[in-house]
Formats: sequence, C-alpha cells, structure tokens
Amino acid sequence: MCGIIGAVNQGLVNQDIYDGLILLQHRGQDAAGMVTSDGRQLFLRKSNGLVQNIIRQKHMLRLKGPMGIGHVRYPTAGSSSQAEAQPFYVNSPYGIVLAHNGNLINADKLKKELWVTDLRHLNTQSDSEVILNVFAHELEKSHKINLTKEDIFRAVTEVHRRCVGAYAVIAMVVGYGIVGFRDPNGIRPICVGRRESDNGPEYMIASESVALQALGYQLINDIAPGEAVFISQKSDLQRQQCAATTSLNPCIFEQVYLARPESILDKILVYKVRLKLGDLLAQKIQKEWKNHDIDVVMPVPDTSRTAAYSLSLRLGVKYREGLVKNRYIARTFIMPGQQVRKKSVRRKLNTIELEFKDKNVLLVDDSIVRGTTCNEIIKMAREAGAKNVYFASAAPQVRHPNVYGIDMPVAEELIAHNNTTEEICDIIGADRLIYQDLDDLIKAAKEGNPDIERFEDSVFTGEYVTGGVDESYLQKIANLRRDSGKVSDEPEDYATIDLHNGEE
Ligand code: PIN
Repeated sequence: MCGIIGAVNQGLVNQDIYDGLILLQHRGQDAAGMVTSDGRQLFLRKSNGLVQNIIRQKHMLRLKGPMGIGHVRYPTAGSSSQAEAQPFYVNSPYGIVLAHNGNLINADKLKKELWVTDLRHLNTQSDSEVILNVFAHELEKSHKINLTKEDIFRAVTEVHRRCVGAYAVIAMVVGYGIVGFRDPNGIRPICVGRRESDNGPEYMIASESVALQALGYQLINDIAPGEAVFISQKSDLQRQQCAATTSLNPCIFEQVYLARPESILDKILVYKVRLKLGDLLAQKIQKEWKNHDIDVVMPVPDTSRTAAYSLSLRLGVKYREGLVKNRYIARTFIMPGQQVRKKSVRRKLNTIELEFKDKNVLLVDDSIVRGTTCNEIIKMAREAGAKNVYFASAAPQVRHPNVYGIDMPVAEELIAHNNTTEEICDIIGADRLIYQDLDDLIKAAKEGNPDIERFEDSVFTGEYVTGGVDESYLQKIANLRRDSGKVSDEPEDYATIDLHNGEE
C-alpha cells in the first residue's frame, strides 16, 4: 500500500504536497518523495524514510512551481531500495514523473514488451516504473510538440488496455499538467477535490479524502474505475472515461484498517463502517455466546478503537483502554521479519494492570493477519492479571495473499490460511476467539454505498477480480518476497538516475 498525491495551485504547490504527504503517511513509511514543476523544469526530492525526515526546509526551498506530485511508499513488489523511491521520472516524451499505488499482475509480460518492442529501459524492479514507461510510450505515439488532453486520455486508454492489476496513478507532464487515473476495476482509492483561491480554482488528487479535507479542498468525487482526470497547468479540469469495460470493486481492507477513519472512499465514510463492524460483531456474540462473561471490552490501539467502542455499547459491557500505545513507534505491521514484529509489540504497547486484574477481558483488533502481535498481546494481558482473555477480530479470517498492493504476499504467513478458528485460538493463546463474518463486513461497507456490487475481498475469499491470478503467479510473488526478505539492504550509493534530488 502506498499514498499518492498531486496538485495544481495558483501559487507554490510544495507546502500542500508536503502537508498532504504527512496526512497520507499511514499508507507507507518506507520512502517518501515529491516532485514539483514550474512548467519548464522538474524539482525532485525523494529517499527512504518518513516525510518529515526526507523533505526538509532546504529541499522545500528548491521545490518550486505551481504543480507537483508526491508519494509515500510501502513496498509491495521488488526491493525497498532508495532507487525505488517514487515519483519515477522519464525524460521522453516531454518529461514525465509518476507516482503509483497498487500492483500489476502482468508486470513481467509488460517488462518484456517494453524492452523488446518499445525499446525502453527499466532501471528498477518496481512495477510503477513499468506503468510510467507504458504511459510514456503511448503518449509518445502522438508525436507532436503541443500535447492536447485528447492525447493524454488516449495514452491512459492504452495503459488500461495493456496493464492488468490494481493501480491508482498520478502523473505529471512537464509544461502540461497532472493526470490521475484508476484501474478499470477501481481497486485502490483515489479522489479529486477543488479549492477556490483569489486567483482561480486549485485542484488536488489524492489517495484518501483526508488529505483534501484537511487542506481546504472540497471533495468533488472519486476518480471512477477506468477514468482519467487531467488538470492542466492553468488549473483547468477535464475528465474522461478511458476504459472499454469497468466495474467498481474497491478494496475492502481499506475500510478495515488501511485508510484513516475520517476518509470517505467511494462515498463510504470509513469511520462509520468501523462503528458498524463493532455493532455487528457484538450481535454475533449475543447470538452465539448468550451467557458470555465478558467484564470489559478493550481495543488494541489504534485502528480498532471505533469498532471496540460500538461493540461495547451494543453488548452493554464497559469499554476500557488498558493497552497504551507509544505514539512514537511506527506500525508493527510494516516491520520486516517475524522476529522483529514480535519484539516490537512490547516496545509499542504497555498494559494498565488496573483494567486487567481479575477480569474477563475481550480484546478487539481490526484484523488478525499473521497472528504474531495478538499472541504477544494476549500474553501481556495475562501478565497484567486478566482472568480470561477473549479476542475478537473486526475482520473475517485473512486466508489468502493480496496481489493488489497490500503487503500480504505469502499464504503460509497468514495464520488463518491453514488453521481453523479453534486452532488459531489455541495458537494465539486466547480463551475464546470471535471473527467477524464476511457477510457482515460486506454489509457494513455496503451501507455506506449500496451501489457497490462487489468489493475486492480476495484476502478473505481467494477470488481475484482481475482474473489472471493463478497458483504459479502466487508462487512467484511468494518467492520474490522470500528472496528479498523485504529488508532495505541496498547501499546508499546504489546506481540510480537522479534528477536534482536535492541531496546534501
Ligand atoms: C493497528 C493495525 N492492525 C493491527 C494491523 C497483526 C494484525 N494487525 C493488522 C493488527 S494500527 S498480526 O493501525 O497500527 O493501530 O495478526 O499480523 O499479528
């Protein structure tokens, strides 16, 4: 999962892109980057690390111009080297930079085509660079010095024809403007907003509406599956459907955990879904465990707070915060390797004994993925004196790898892949384990937008909306992960084509 942002302003754009990236930081903490343009030149700063550590004042002073794009990365394919920090750049045609969230499932085929047929060189393993080169190649076919929006829409149409998978993309073409587009299945989120200024309208495109709201842009709407939104350098917005067949299948995991609660994705307020998830989970407990002896409902901070609260309300059981999170430690979900993940739980969470001592505690988390953190948390609850520790997951069993940009590529790493709920309960050391039903998760999300017929929910079902995901593909991405170990081990001076990256 990554976060992307782009804007065209009447004045300097750098502060908006910076602030937007900070608002999207939860979508990836591995690398950050921003590129702006004054219409003739590109100014770029990107590297591995958090936004605030990568883009500093001296870089901001160099990031000139009224339009720009930015990216925060959580790696899903390839390595996490500095060379793969985004946005990516290609000089021809026109000078294009691009930021992408998602994952292509036909990247290998495209890489071959790009090399053999399109005569284009790729310098990284990232499929974002693949999309950039496909887009650039298709734009080049216009072969003229004055590009029109029709040329851009035609190039996006060709991207849709060639690329299979999940992609929310923002590209900037030097001298012309920025373009945002979304794959024909609408898997990853992307939305567009408008702000009025004294000198005319300003536009922003972002992964999540939280970035727009906080920066004073009015959310216009989501980019539709297959659609492209072009905002010219003069801040004129044009949009067009660029795919032959489309359907909206937004990733349901965004609702469970990935997105911020205040975001509205495809018209669904994430916070409301999480409230509903707690409510439905409580109803399941009432149905299946009539004589429960839960004394206290407790969230595993932070994401699950909303669901734990509504769960406690419906159950009529006290809500208590007995686990305290150190806010200066990044999510453990993003830590490389199982061992590190286990250890980091204790650095991240502390217990307040008062809330556990001699009580039957129901811990609520947003999901159980690998099961490593809940195992540790349950131990901590017992050490703090809990009589019984029950565990509830606001999402159903995560059984299958994700191939659309969420970092869950290896089936065997998922605790529910080969274990029954009873077995999982044993493994994590809980006295009882309750999972949300998939129907209820879908119901909670659909309530926000009844027009959505199908969510991308492959981690729960093993059904992949794009097709083309077979055993051999799943094996390939699992092996890629095993090989790379997902550790940033590239030397800092890794050969990379660098465009005024604003290094020290
Ligand atoms: C919590 C995010 N949430 C916590 C992510 C842990 C699964 N994990 C998914 C639970 S927050 S595990 O947003 O950081 O507050 O099952 O893989 O151990």
